[in-house]
Amino acid sequence: MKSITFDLFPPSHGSREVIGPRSFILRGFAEPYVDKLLPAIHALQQQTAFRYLVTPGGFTMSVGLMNCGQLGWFSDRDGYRYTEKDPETGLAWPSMPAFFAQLAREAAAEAGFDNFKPDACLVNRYLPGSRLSLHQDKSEDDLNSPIVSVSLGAPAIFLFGTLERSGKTVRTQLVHGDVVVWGGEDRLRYHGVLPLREDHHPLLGAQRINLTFRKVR
Ligand code: MD6
Ligand code: FE
Repeated sequence: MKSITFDLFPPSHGSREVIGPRSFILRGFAEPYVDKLLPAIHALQQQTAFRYLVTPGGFTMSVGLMNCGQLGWFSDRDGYRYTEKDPETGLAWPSMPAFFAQLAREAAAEAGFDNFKPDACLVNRYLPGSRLSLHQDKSEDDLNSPIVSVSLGAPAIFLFGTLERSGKTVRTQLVHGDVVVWGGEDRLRYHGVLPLREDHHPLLGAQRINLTFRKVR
């Protein structure tokens, strides 16, 4: 177990909320990494840019997306998939900073998933109004590894459902520094994000940045 200094933070900080048999919200878990995360995200933005991809159904996503790591997630009219090269430039995706993988590994371990080695990191930017409709993360070959999702900036309402689209969903607010981990029997649970409200975060303004780590292969 990690030792947590409670007196410096609000009471919820450092708590582990159980949202499924193998699904957890680790409140504030990413806080110690924020000083390094924000400049690294900024640097990534110089190398690539937040892109607005088109779904197979022909809708442009309201969430802007960047990739880093061995594999990158991509969507167009032909479907969702992971690629080794950026289809728009033909170049390899920017590499994943070692401390990104370290954060993901530590969060996964805290949730009971040892030895998580992500090969893909999606960096998503939400602006006011951006949303992510209920979906499953199922383009990965490796469904034994968990998903690790890090929230930064403006708060958002996260929906976490069941293995069926029509199942009951729980709603929880995710704030700067929170990490959600789900895997095992929960790996294919539906999840989504409600339209982002206008808000102001001292470091990121109106934006919410979400990093999702996966092991694809
Ligand atoms: C979140 N994000 O933003 C959860 N999934 O809290 C996701 O579930 C997600 O941002 C697939 C692709 C991009 C995402
Ligand atoms: Fe997802």
